[in-house]
Amino acid sequence: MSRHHDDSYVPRHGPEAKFAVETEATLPTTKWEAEKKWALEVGLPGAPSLRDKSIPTFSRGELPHFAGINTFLKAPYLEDVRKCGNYDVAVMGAPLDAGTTYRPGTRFGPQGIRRISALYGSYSFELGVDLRESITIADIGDIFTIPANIEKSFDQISRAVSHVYKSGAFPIVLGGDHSIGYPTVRGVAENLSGNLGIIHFDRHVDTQEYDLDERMHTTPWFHATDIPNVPPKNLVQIGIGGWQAPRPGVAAGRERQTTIMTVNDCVDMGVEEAANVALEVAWQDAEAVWLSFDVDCLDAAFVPGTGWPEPGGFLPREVLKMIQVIGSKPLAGIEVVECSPPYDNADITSLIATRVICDTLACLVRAGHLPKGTVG
Ligand SMILES: [Mn+2]
Repeated sequence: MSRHHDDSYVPRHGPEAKFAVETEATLPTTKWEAEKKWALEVGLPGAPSLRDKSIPTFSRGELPHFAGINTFLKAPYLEDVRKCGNYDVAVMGAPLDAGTTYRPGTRFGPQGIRRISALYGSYSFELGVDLRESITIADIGDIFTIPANIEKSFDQISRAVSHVYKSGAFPIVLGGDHSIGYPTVRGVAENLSGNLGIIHFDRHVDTQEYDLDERMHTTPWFHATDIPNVPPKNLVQIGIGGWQAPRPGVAAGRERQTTIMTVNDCVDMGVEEAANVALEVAWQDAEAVWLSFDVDCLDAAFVPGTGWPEPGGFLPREVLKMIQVIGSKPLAGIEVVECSPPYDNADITSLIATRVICDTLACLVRAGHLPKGTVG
């Protein structure tokens, strides 16, 4: 039997590709044109032999990707943090690995993430968003942490996050080990009259009270959920499992009734459905929701540069799909933690850390939550 089919029988695009290809035509290039003009002005016009007259002598802005100073996505570095409220998004590093109980090195996380973020353009094909055209981003540098004193570092981190949150800029925190989850949440919560929910991606529960006699990267949610307006019923933990879940933490989670979803739980119900459940739990009677993303929720194969690699985790595409659902609702801010460049291979851990941040921003833009107040 001969098989005849016309074009409509074999579509050129699936639904996602169709959306992506069509949406690109609707995105403006206004900011890109302005950036090129600015680059020529401050970087001087390029050599006469160059065909492309938009190329300056000195690299300014995005291009070429291997050149320039490594702020996050080559966003402008804002020295005067008092002005961070002039931007939609403020990126800050929390270079702290004093809470690490195995592999250190996350103090270099912000540097590693910033360095590889130079590889990223501002446009996501399948999300149909060009960040440069939609929002303004400032890199406000790093929080001054105190290497030998985790409690003083916590105080510094809370103060920094609170300052940015209060300014109206959307805070992005580049960790740092996961101990920073407690002070970041504390910094946001003090600005709220209502409750703060937490969506927590991790292989580890991080809910014990102390580890090795101190508050460490295994303890942030015990202390965060002690804050009166951060109730444990709004803490949802996604991807937990394996051989690195300390029993005291599991017991604390059971007593406090946190919501725990294993990798299999999520995959079996479908990752989109899992993300919807997470949204429901985190948002129940809450005023705002914080996203805490530990890169080790991914399978160890994808994140060699992390403090406690654990096999059996998510695939990157599963996590990114969940981010798309979670980013359909507003967020108070996001932290990406446990990225340890000294243990990384070919920057792949820093790459996924960058990707999670960029996808989150794009989804918030797409849903109208960024810039703030676009949609109610
Ligand atoms: Mn972890």
